[in-house]
Amino acid sequence: MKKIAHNHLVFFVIAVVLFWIKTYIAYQLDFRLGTDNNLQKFLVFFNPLSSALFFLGFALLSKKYFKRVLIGIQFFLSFLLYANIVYYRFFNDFITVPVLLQAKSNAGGLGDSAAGLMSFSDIFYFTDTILLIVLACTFFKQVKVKTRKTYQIVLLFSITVFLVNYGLAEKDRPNLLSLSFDRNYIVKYLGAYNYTVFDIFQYIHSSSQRVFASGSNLTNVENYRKATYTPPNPTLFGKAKGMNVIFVSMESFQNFMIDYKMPNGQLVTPFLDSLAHDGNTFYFDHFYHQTGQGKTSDAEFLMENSLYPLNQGAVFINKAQNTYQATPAILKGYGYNSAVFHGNYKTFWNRNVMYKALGYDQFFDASYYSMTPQNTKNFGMKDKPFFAESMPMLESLKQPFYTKFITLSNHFPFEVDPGDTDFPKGNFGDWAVDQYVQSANYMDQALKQFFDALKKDGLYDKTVIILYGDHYGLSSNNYTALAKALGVDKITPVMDSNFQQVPLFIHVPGVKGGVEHQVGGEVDVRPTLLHLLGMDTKDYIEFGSDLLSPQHRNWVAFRNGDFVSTNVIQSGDKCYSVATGSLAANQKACNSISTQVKNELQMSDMIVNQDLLRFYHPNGFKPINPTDYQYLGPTKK
Ligand code: GP9
Ligand code: MN
Repeated sequence: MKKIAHNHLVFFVIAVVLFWIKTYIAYQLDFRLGTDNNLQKFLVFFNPLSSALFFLGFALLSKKYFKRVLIGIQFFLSFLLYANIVYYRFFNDFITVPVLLQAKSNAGGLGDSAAGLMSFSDIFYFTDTILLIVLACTFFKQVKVKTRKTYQIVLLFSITVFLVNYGLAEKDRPNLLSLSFDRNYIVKYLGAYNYTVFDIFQYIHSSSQRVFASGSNLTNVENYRKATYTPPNPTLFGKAKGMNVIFVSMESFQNFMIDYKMPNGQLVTPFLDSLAHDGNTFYFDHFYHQTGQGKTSDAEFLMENSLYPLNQGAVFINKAQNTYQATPAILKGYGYNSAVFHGNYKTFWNRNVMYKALGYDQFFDASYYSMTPQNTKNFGMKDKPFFAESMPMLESLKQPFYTKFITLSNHFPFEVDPGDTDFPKGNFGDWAVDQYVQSANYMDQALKQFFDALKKDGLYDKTVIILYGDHYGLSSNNYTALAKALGVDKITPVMDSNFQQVPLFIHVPGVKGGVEHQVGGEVDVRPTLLHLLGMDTKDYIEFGSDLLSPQHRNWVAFRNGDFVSTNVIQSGDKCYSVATGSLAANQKACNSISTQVKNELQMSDMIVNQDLLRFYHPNGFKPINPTDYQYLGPTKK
């Protein structure tokens, strides 16, 4: 017994085993890694081992402070795991280096909501640390490391374990690391800690790419662009020539809300429902968000550049110094004046820097609004006072204008103050779903009020209005309640893809609209709009395809490499048939679109990571110099 109490290897093995089991339990309880064969199940069990040995092994280098260093490393890794758990509960994703860096600039996106995602029982994730401390002070009080030999053996052993793990992972999923679109896979195959190491390498690699890039890297992209360009619809081209443009970003607003009725028959969003069916508005009911970790800002990036956001972090934060050829900059050449309205402070998502690169003339941020306790909630202005206070500023703009309004009220945790809407909360057995219907209704009322104001001041008749849901609000965490709300037994993988649908409305004065069923995404909006305004996009480098063109392409790429098309849906490793809603009989049916999707995402990443648009000069486009712009805030009276 005494021998054991003196043996550092026993203490080390206890630490490794506890940590290993804890991580495995976390995988089961908090992450949805989706295993579908025995090898994957085995790897999920096996993968924490190599990192447990490797990282905890460092403690064996310290003879005197072995126990302290071991517990320190163990605590640090537990903390990392727990941070990922909390992040995953909301984002269904793992933390990346850029997310950590952006947390500093107040844009991690979790902020105050984080507390709501933690619970007392989470103490479980630190019980092994506590147990180790107790053991270190009692039974193993005398433990010391005498020689560094154990370290060398453990290191060798951890490398061997890792190589076995990696070999088996590659067997099941070839090119796991080189095709790293989906972080879930890396955690599933290699583990949460090895994932972090990989993520750090990936970040360093992407940051260094700009330096070595040259214009010749664009040749492939230009050829691809020429081959895939979607020509405009001749009957609609230029129908909105010279008109103003208003975009409205509808926070976390998903398409299933359109025409959704509460159990008592009440519509949640009667105003938007009426737009969908008025015959004068295009309503796209198979339109998808394509955002990544940059959430609202990724949607903005897609809409105005027709490029994809990054796989890791937000373009707005990491690539704001790049050259862009965004819509506000293009329209400047046609005499347009541009502005953004948003009831949050300008540094959030680094907007004040990025908007300069996009060519925005003005940015009406929180400093322009009366941010009283009554007017604000969560991130900033509530939608009703936001639109009301924006009207005089909008009316003061020189026309034609190109503007964007970013709403906030329907943001997680979807709280509405008493008295702001008479619409009751739902009763679906999940507070987020229950509150979501209420805050969606509040936003709908605010939008109606905005439209009424535009009609009253005459802007409505000379303005193209585009409304879009920026990304999902409810996710697989809420699927039990959502299934109940939708009256189905469970949410299938195909329904899960459908939950990535967000509504898109385009209203063009004098043009008949209607419900449009073609599959499309946020990347497609820019060519659609520019063609309506009578500007051909063929000279620009972009990946979208005009939604109103008869030649519109039939698929939409998600940031993780999955896609939806008119016939088949790729979700994870599986190919589904749209017609049957279940697995496609021929699993290869997704291959050809899948190759195009990956190719396109890779090209877009190359443009953004290498800042390639600095080498590209579209005909008639005047480059933007960000230092020409300043957003100084309202002039003091
Ligand atoms: C905050 C708003 C909401 O300014 O963009 O951010 P989100 O968390 O949805 O990206
Ligand atoms: Mn958002």
